[in-house]
Amino acid sequence: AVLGAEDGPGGLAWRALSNSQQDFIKCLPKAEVHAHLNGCIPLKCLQDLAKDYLANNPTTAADEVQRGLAVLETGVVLTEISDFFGLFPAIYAVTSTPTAVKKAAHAVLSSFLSGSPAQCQYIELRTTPRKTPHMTAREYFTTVLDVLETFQGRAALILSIDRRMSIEDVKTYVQMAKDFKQAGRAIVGVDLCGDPLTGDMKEFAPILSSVHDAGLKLTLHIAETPQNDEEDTLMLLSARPDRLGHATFLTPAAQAIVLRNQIPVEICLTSNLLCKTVSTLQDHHVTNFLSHKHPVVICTDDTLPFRNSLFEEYALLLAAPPLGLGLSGAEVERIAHVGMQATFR
Ligand code: 6MZ
Repeated sequence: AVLGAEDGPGGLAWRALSNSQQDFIKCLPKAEVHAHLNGCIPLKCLQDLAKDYLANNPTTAADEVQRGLAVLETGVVLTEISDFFGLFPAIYAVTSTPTAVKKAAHAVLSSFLSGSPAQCQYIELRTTPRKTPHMTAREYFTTVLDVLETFQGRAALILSIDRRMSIEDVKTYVQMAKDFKQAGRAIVGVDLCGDPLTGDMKEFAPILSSVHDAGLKLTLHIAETPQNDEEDTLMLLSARPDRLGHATFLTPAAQAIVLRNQIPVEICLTSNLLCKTVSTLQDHHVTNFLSHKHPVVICTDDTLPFRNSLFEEYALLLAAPPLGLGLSGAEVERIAHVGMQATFR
């Protein structure tokens, strides 16, 4: 599968559905709870931001931005998940001012919440605080919150901690999340994301766990690659997460904890297929969780590189095999309902 192709797995499944099946998915009340802001900027918005950037920065990093944009426009085949993180420097270059962040945040939230019917009724958008030459990390996060709060109760923010951060930064940003929560802003949780093969989770886990004291929830990207060993996974589970992202390669011991504690799992079908952590839809770990009647939430992850939508992710559940999993309408409706119950509101 080609990253950025119009005919991703979800697109093919969507087109295999009848009109009434498509209407059924469109009208189903849904929550999106695993979407990264800078991974979900609509392509048109990114192109506009790149134009502004190149007009103001004709020399600095212009080549890198142009190359990155070209990759995102035409699509690329990832060999492995670590290639994926190389897409972000170009995106970050063009979202480095408060004005650009405001535009990007508004476009992302509109892409999920506008339209009739909208892709979802409610979104928990996540983003990593980031300082640039033009703003502090706090300014970045405040800018996103200001935009998000104009969507009045239909959107909430999750602060992402990147596994590549220094421990000092992890402490600073976890405290920032607590401060915003205390101030009554629309933040509901903290996430751990970033290159799954970086960071020492022994050091991260206690700091992440402390968000509960401030009334925040915790979600963690966990066991996203086969290289994430059991020690890493069990350390993260010790932080008492309220949801998990991916959970693709749980060992039997880790899976037993997840099942026993009924920790909802955020499932990103297209993302896993295109990043090649799962080889076919039929092999996807969602089928294992469903067979245990374990709560899952269907999500998009990064709609910019993956060119997917929440409608298409649900089409992957409903369409007949091999394009989809061939679940019944009643089962798909139940999954959407469980997703609405698993939010951090
Ligand atoms: C882990 C991911 C990810 O935070 O700048 N991100 N982390 N696994 C994934 N699976 C494919 N997809 C995205 O959004 C971009 C950041 O989200 C994380 C990466 O750290 C990326 O830099 P924000 O808004």
